[in-house]
Amino acid sequence: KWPLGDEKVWKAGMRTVDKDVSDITKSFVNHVHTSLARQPYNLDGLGAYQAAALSVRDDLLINWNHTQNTYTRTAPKRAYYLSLEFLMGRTLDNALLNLGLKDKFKESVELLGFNFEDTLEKERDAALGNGGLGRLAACYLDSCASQELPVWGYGLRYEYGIFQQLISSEGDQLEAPDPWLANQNPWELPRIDVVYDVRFYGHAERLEDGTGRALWHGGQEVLAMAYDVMIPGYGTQSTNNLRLWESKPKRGFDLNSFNAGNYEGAVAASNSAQAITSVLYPNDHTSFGKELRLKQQYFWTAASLADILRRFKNLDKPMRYLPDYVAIQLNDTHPTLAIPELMRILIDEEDLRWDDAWGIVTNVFFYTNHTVLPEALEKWAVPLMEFVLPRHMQIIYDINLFFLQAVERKFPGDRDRLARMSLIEEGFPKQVRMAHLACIGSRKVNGVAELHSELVRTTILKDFVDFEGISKFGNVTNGITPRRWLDQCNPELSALITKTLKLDKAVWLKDLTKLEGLLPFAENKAFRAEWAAIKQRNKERLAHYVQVTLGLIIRTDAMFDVQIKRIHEYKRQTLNILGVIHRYYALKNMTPAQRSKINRRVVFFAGKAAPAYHIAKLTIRLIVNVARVINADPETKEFLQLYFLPDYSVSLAEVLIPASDISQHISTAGTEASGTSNMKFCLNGGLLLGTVDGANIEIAEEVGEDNVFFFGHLTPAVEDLRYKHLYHGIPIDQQCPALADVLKKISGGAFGDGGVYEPLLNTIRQSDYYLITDDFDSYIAALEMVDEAYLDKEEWIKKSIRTTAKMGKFSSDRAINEYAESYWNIEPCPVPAEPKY
Ligand code: Z57
Repeated sequence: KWPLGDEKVWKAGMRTVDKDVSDITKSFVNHVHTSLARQPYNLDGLGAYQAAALSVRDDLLINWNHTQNTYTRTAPKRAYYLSLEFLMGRTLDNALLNLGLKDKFKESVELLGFNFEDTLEKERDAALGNGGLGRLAACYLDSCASQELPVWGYGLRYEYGIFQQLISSEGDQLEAPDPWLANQNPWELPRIDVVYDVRFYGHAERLEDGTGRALWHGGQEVLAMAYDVMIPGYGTQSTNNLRLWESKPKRGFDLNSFNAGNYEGAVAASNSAQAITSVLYPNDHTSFGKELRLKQQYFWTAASLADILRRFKNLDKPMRYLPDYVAIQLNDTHPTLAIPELMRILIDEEDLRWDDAWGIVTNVFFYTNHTVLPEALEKWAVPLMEFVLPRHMQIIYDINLFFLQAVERKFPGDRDRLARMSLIEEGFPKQVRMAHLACIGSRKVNGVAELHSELVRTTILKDFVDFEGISKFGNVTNGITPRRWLDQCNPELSALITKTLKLDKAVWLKDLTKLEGLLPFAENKAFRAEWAAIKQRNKERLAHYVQVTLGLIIRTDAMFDVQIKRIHEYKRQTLNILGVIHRYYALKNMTPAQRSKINRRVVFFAGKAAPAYHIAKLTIRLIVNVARVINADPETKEFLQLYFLPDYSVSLAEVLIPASDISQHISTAGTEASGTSNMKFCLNGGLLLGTVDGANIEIAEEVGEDNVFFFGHLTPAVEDLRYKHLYHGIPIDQQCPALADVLKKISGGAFGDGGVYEPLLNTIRQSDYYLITDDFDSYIAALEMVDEAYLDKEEWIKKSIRTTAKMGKFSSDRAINEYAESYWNIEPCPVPAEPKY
């Protein structure tokens, strides 16, 4: 039944999605005059971007509304992706692609006197993430909407995203804030009516009435307010939602203390509420144990669960049906507090008995592990948890008691096992092991590539496999969205593929295995020439970008060799820069005649270091200073150039990746869970130089080992090698003379004051945990093989084509379908062409 007024009047007033260039220009001009209150004669590029974005936003909202209405009406089982990070990058170009309006928008923006590409570039990245984990979440949202799956994301609306990276004249990383909302954000919709209270601190009193319930009261209460971000699917009306929470004081500020004259106190309380969502923590792969971070995690999980449960309750079903309507994916252990929080709600507020509540919880949650590095496994100090979340700490102790009793029944008397598996690690202070809690509280657990999932089963969660059975522990190899990571970032290659496959681009972009149709064209000389010409133009596009932004002139008649990712010892940017230095001296020792036969190389690095990670920052400093020396050396600069591009971002990746001939993914075997940029490079016809690690292995399985360059020790050898470094250390000059020479050059001052690099060099000379010494020689040999292969141009292009052709598996559509079918048990919920009410 129509609720308000005359149905015909409502329907006549309904706006539809823009279709023609004239609709678009009309909408654009309207936004210039009304939303922006500006005149055509002084509209600048930023204004043009804003007007375009506001027009597209209107289109997205129509589809968004329609989609949400469909979900409400048909009440399918839904999945929720809880992630503390969503590294979205820019939205306008992606929204236009997914809406199918890109060409018409381009035409209309240009009719109005603006260059389309320049307009897109005015947008700031939404950088609410650190790296791979956050970008994976963004790719997955794109795939969910494109597959018409009823999936929402839940995260935090940080006021400041990942810091901006500046490089000082000495080569040090400096951090500046990222005020990404300063120009207003057209892609979000504030929901002033979607608000929840969230409590911290206070007291939890168990009720002695035999129900197991407790009362939690007192402490601090803050407000969570929702902002909705529209997530359009490619080639479908389905437009999903990413709901981000902002923290606010419950009442402007505390009027009582304000009236009593305590102005500072009143304002401080309000600031402390706002502080919760003010900034993204910039640490990747380290658990910091800070109170504010714990508050972020609880604030976000509590608000998200309250919202999910409110939606479920609208269905009027008993709580025990929750797992039939709701699946919640935990992206790493960051949202693990959702497990005790749901227990708290079910027991304290919904009056369920413990066993019934635990039965529901363990059928709702799913946990993805993204790393086996010990320093990244989250642990929270028990005293901190007791202080901030007293009721949750009680519940965690209760979960642990029942759990360990069950372990004891299965393995009687095995006290070591109980200590290993406990949710609480003994020590000063005791700590809660979040991965253990996430594991026992979930229906299923998965890793992100075959090797990694096997390591999860055999190392960090081995005891849990013994106890719960292997079938709970699976693998979903990561994926990337081919919309952003091929069609948008490499439009020329996309057009060539469409022309060659003789398929509508919407077909192969949604079934990426269709790329296999390119294989026969590797033998076609004319096709190879087109393929190579596109790579060349992408190199020129990158060189142009570097010239405009950094004022540097890069030669494009060289191999482009790229390593772009967070700076971390396990990713071994050190190995790469030591290899560059080795090459530099090899070149210097050659005669001009020898040099002229050498493969020219331009080496690019980009990536941020966590602000407190000194070794990583020193690695940046070394790269920058080596670049300064090499690029200025007249003897060698024709053959070797080196650049550290500051402030790596999604948008910068979109320019770098299509320009790469070879990219480096050279983590110590067993340390990189998957990697996802490896997939992006290969999809764009860049070859891979890497270790036998993470998804590199599966890429090689697909494209064939003769199309990748592998080197280094394998995972099973790593433990023994580390042991040897610790207890039978051989001096580097004996184990690896070539490396010893390079280290001597650095400490001797060839790249500025040698002394500053000592802490970095000592990590290699001392325990060498990441096995630089062990892998150096085979790394140098692999680089030589790359050079040799590149000199055979035609053969190289064939490899490049074959690589792209075999990347179908790595579409995030495939990954998301695995989650939907084998984990969440959800189905597509298509949106009908005409809205229904
Ligand atoms: C992060 O970006 C990843 C793992 C973590 O534990 C944290 Br914290 C942040 C990355 C892995 O290092 C990559 O190998 C993986 O591809 C990515 O997560 C997505 O799964």
